[in-house]
Amino acid sequence: MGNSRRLEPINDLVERALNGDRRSLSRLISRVENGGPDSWGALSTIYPRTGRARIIGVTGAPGTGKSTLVGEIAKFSRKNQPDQKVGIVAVDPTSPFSGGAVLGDRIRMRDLSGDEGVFIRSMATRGSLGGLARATTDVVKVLDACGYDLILIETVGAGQSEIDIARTADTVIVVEAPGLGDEVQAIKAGILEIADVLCVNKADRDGVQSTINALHAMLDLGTAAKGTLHHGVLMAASAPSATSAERWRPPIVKTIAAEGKGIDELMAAVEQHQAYLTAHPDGQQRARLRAAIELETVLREALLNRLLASVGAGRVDRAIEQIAARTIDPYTAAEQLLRWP
Ligand SMILES: Nc1nc2c(ncn2[C@@H]2O[C@H](COP(=O)(O)OP(=O)(O)OP(=O)(O)O)[C@@H](O)[C@H]2O)c(=O)[nH]1
Ligand SMILES: [Mg+2]
Repeated sequence: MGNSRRLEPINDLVERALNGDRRSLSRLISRVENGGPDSWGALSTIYPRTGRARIIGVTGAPGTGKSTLVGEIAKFSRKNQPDQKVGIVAVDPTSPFSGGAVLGDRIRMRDLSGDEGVFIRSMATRGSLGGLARATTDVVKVLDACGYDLILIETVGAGQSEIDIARTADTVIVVEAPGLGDEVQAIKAGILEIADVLCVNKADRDGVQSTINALHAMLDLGTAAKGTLHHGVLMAASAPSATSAERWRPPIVKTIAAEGKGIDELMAAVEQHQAYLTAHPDGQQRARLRAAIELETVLREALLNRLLASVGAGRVDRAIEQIAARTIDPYTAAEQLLRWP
């Protein structure tokens, strides 16, 4: 412990966070974000209190209006269900900041910042052992346990880890905006497959209808692959459980987030999707997939930590040097590390 400031016992933080203390919640989240055995104890303690929140992922190409939309969804929920608390987790791998300061400035969430029923957290890759996806799901669990009823996760739809983060949600909204060129950005980014609801934001702009048409065309072509995309090792990719007639087809909803328009239709589509999940085997399938991803993530982190502890950081560093110098290949190096001592 080179740190001069002594860390509070994590159990104290858990207790106070569960009692509604926001400062403790904030600190607990930082500890959980950093990962490791210290946070596992805490997560294990709070786990029985999780599973109550509705979790919505909001993803899409940069600049499509995700943050604006998330802010509007939060406002909408606070207005219509004032007894429901809202947690917002913005994942921004490119941001060197975290803790919510930037987010509050950058997006139109000022209306929310004085609301005690809203908790906003911005996450960055910095310092999260085991990756952003692991850190994000753990932070979501903390919010869930602490009584946040609706949790919104914003990720930029680019890259596998963002996709993995989005798919831990109950419902994934993929945001599209017209006027970013002819192409539908979500197709380019490969995130259309994970959409439960498609949102065409910036509907005040030209080209809305052609974007909608393009999305419909894509849905006609492509939904058969849905549900088969898990890249993990613990659970083999599963065949879609529903026949095509009863399979969920993502509805397409127009919004003008900047003016708070269309949010009610968007949320109605989210409700429909959640009703579908409750009523169809797809919902259970999804829960199992999520459980597999969770277990796999924790195991990866645990095994890697255990290995590091047994072989020592020095040996790992040397292996890295040798691979970089091409005096050994990564496969042989891994074999040797795994066989140590
Ligand atoms: N015309 C128009 N502009 C919008 C709308 N919604 C958001 N914007 C604007 O689009 C810009 C980007 O909005 P953000 O909400 O930051 O978009 P984002 O997808 O979160 O962006 P990144 O997180 O950087 O990927 C801002 O200037 C918004 O004010 C809309 O419905 N219509
Ligand atoms: Mg944003």
